[in-house]
Amino acid sequence: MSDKADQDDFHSDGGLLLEEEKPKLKRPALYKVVILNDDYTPMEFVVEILESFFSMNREKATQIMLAIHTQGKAAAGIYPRDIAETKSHLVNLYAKENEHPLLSDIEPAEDGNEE
Ligand code: TYC
Repeated sequence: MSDKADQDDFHSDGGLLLEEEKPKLKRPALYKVVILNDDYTPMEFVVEILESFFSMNREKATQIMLAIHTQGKAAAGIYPRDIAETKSHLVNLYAKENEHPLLSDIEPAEDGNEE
């Protein structure tokens, strides 16, 4: 087998002219799960949500709960859209099941790692 034949085989694409594929591994858009303040949900319940749904330790959960309480809302975590939607939905469902008015929602995160 000649070198030329090898080369021809190597470059053969069965007649289709294939474009070079761009490496297109875009990072997924990120969304914050935002927890909203209300006047009725017990602080302890919010802390427990932050611990169980967002894997925070007690200290961090208390800090975020107080940020929500004093500022009206705060981000509990940042995730790709489908995970953020699911977490927000599960939090709202859990609050409802426990007859608390607590609500969460998702918001697009700023470009970059955090705002
Ligand atoms: N504001 C509530 C209270 O005083 C506490 C609270 C904190 C409620 C955070 C909701 O997401 C929340 N009991």
